Formats: sequence, structure tokens, C-alpha cells
Amino acid sequence: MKLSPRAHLPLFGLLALIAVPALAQPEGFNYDESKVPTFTLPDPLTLASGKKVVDAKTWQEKRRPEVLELFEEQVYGRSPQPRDDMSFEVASVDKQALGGRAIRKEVTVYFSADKSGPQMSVLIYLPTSASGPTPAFVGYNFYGNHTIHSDPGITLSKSWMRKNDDKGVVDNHATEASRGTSSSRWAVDMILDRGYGLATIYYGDVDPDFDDDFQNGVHPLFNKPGQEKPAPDEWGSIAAWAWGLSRAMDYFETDDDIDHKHVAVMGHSRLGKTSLWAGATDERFAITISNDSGCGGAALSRRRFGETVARINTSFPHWFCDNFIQYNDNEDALPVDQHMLIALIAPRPVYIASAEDDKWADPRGEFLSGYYADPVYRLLGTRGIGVDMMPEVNEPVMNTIGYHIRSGGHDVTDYDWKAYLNFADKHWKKD
Ligand code: GTR
Repeated sequence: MKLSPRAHLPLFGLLALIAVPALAQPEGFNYDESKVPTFTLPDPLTLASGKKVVDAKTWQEKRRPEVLELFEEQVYGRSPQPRDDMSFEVASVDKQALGGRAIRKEVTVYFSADKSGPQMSVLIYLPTSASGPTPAFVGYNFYGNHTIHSDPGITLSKSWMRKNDDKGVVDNHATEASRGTSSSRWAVDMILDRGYGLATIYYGDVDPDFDDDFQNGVHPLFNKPGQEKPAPDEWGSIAAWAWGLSRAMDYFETDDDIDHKHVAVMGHSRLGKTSLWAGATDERFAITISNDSGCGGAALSRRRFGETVARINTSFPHWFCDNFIQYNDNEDALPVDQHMLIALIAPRPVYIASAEDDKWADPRGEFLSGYYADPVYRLLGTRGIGVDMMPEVNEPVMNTIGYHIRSGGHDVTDYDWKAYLNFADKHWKKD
């Protein structure tokens, strides 16, 4: 059976009523549902041999490795194992942070024995009220750990940052004016009140986000002798960032204050693409959350709605592996689509969030990847997505696959965090 999204159009007819005109989206791209081309998605439950997958064992042992390999080789690139000389160092601990409600820790992860080499700083808040190991969310931030809260005890990042006047970045570096400038995206109080911890890392610690042929960040640490940059099937920046999240998980496994069996990986936009790849490649992440992840994240590439493969590979040549370039304006040749990325996370819970005005990220394409991953989730004995049409704005669905489309634009809001906390409660605090 070939899956055809067209077959479901009547079910999704309501969407037309809730659509709003595109706001400030790049011109020259399609934002018109009627202009989405007809396409056929690859079936996650058919082996390369053409045989159907009809039981969980065949998925786990045969089909899942095939799909993972395709994404590694063709989309994100293969990542290495961590080096044996990686180490962790607790750089600071304050047991009375945020007026006594949180333990704040800062942990440095050195990716090799060279402590002046690539490293990342993990900022962790845990509720002081916790009586044992705490379940936690982990996610990257865009402009340094010190931006997520005005807490003066957070070490100001010294790393290279992208230019941004609103974030107090001067000469590509943070200043005191940067503190707390992203706090609206990090519901620290709400997370602590609900009994969860939060860990965050500046993504540029792992790989600064610009195209320099991988001369900085973690990549050079893993070059083979004579190698100057990753091969066409080796890790781009998204894969490197996802790899960094796994190194944070390596640390959590050593920290008795963190319930490492209950860690949710969350990310927004390019970092939502990253959280999905982290959840797909590292089964230690018990929940995966993508916030407005769009093209190369949850959105189906074949829809060519909003951002396209050609556009993302042109604007951000370092994000994916070089093999992905062959799919520029050639999406139908992809051996995978993003519903299969969601399927790689099965049977673990995954939450996909969209925003109504974020047409660039293709909200409907983000929903459909969850929808078309559902057969894999159900084969593995879960409830899957549990709905057969896209929900209305601000009406989250929460089964093993969760989804919402919130009103507003490309952002992370308290509304999103509330949904993620509810989703974690639903899966982890069963009576
Ligand atoms: C945009 C890019 C999106 C998304 C976003 C972000 O410019 O086209 O795919 O990743 O950046 O990460 O903020």
C-alpha cells in the first residue's frame, strides 16, 4: 500500500477555515495548500526488499536500522562515538538558587582531554522540593545559558554568538546586557513548580552556527588522519548538535539528582530539528519534543510548503550532510520523508508543536509527519496519534504522539511549555 496524503484531504478540509494569511514569510515559496504537489510517501513499514513489516520484532531488528541508516547517510550524516578522553566537571553548584526554590548546577563537558579544546557548559535547575532523582527537560538555547533567566549566578557565555542586537551581543560575544533576554522562551518557574528539572546548553558550544567547512566546534576532534572536513555522509551541524545532547545525557547518567530514565529532549526551530534527530538516534531520551521545527524537522519535505530542501541547503549549507544536496528541487527522490524520522522515535512518546502563523515551517506538514508515523507506533502497541484529522488551533491532542497548533508565530511560549509539562505528566505520572 502506498500512502497518499491526497486521500485524506476531505478529513483535513477544516484546515482551510482556520488558515490565516501568511505573515512575514519569505516570498517566492508556496503557502497555498491547493498548490501542494501530489506525492507518494515512502512506506515506513515496507522493507528495502519490498517485504511488509507486520510485527514489532521485524520493525526493531530490520526496518528501523534500515530507516536510521538512510537518514544518517542521506540527510543528517553519521556521527561518531564520543571519545574515551571526554570528561565532566561540576563547575558550580548553588543549593539556594532562585530565592531558594532551585538547585543550580553548571557542568562542563570536555569533549577531549584538552581542556582548552571543544567543550560545552550545561546549566541545570532542579526543584529543591524534589525528594529524589528529578525527571527533567533538556534543550539547547540560541544565545547562551545566561539568556534563559535573569539569575545573576549563571556564568556569562564566552562563546562566539551570531550577531543580534536584541540579545546584547557585541562583536559576536555576549555582554551583561544579554542576561535574561530569552527568558520568555524558558518557563523556568513553571517547570520547577511542576516538579521537573531543566537543563540547557548553548548550541554554539558544540558547533558555532556558521558555514566554515567545519573548522571549529567538535568536528575537527573526530577527523581521521588527513581528513579536513566531514565526508558527504558524515555529520553536519544538526547531527553534531544532536550528538552534543547525547553527551549531556551521558552526564545525566552520572548525576544522582537527575532521573535519567525520564529526560525529555526539547528544541525550537533548527534546534527542534536537532531534538528530533537526538530522539531518533539516542533511545535514552524518553520523550522527544519538537517546537516549530519545520523543514528538515517534523515537516514533510515532499509537500514543498514554505521552506524547501533547496532553500534550507542553500541558506544553511552546514546543517545537513552533503548527500542531502542531491534532493534540492528533487524531493520525490528522497528514500525517506520526515514521518519516518518520527517513526524512528517509536514507541517512545513524541510531541510535535506548530504555530498558526508560522507558515514557513508548514504546520500541516508537521502534523502529517506524526499522522503518517502512526502505523509504526500502533504496530509497536501504542495508541499512536489517536486522531484522524488535524486538531483546531489551541486544542492539543495527547496520545503517544502529541500535537498542537497554537495561535501566534514562530516562538516558544508558556502555552507550549504547559503542553509539554502536561504531556510528560501524562506519560510519566501514571496513577
Ligand atoms: C530559519 C530557517 C528555519 C528555522 C529557523 C530557526 O531561518 O529557515 O528552518 O530553522 O531559521 O532556526 O530559527
